[in-house]
Amino acid sequence: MSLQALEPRDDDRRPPASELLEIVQRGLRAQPKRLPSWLFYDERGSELFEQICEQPEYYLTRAEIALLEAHAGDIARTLGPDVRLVEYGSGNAVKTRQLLEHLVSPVCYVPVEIASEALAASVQRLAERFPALPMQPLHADFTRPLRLPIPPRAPRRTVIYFPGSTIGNFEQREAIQLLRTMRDEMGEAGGVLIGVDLKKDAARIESAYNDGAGITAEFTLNMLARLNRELGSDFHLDAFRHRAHYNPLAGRIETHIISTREQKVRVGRMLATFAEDEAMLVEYSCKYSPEDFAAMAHKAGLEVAKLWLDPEQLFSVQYLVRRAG
Ligand code: AVI
Repeated sequence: MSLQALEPRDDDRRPPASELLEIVQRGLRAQPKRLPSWLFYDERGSELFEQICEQPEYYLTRAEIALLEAHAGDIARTLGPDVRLVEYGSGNAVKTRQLLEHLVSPVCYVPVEIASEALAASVQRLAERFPALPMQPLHADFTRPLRLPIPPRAPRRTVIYFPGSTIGNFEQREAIQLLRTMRDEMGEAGGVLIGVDLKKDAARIESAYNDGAGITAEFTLNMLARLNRELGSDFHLDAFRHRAHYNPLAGRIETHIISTREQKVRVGRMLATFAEDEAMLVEYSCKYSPEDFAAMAHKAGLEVAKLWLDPEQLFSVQYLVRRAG
């Protein structure tokens, strides 16, 4: 395959500095303060996230890989031959490889990713393993409507692959909206193959977001380092700390950045004031029971055609299709 074929198509976005400044200032003005979790993923943040996935406490990645080891054959049979596989996020190459190894005559692989370096790296890795598979990387924000590249031949169905339980980082309303966008994108005969972390013992979930080596804490605070670099703000990283707490009623990890003292931070022309112990929300990681998730899919016009669990029953992969009627 020529390198040119691997060049990502650019579908714009990655907010310009002025837009980023506005988003951050708006979040700092909100009561309580709140910043969006996609701000985690600069180059360093993406590296730290990969390290999180290897921490003994972070069971999600290992469970999803174990699930694919056990069920990839059955998943591939369910999807059928001649699939166009569209992955939201360029993700973890191991999972995609496990799936592609089992698919029968896939038409093409379309990773959709906003971080261009991550997109290029994952495509390069997969192209080495699957030299005959057409790759059509798309540099875009998958939460917005996409312009998918024209496939090299007619697929029998388009399957949107969304592993990792990234759907958990969206609040209910946004998650339903995203599932609806997927439904539009996949067409009549298509489907959504999605990784969903399950509700379980609160201590087990909480420890996944509070690893002993402190990698998750570093990942969280890296958001402030990113803002200092890209916006020239003056967050003192040693005056903030990471806190991740499981809220059992809402069924989600709530990650906050806590100000350890009273302080002022300059962000552009704005001077943001933090009280001692003030918490700024930076991420939700929602956990679902199979029933919760089926109800949410239903609201998006989808239904669960099949559900697989890992051997320890910690994590699920679900295949969603258009809801009849
Ligand atoms: C990407 N996403 C599914 C991760 C999660 O588990 O919510 C992000 C993460 N945040 C802290 N640790 C991992």
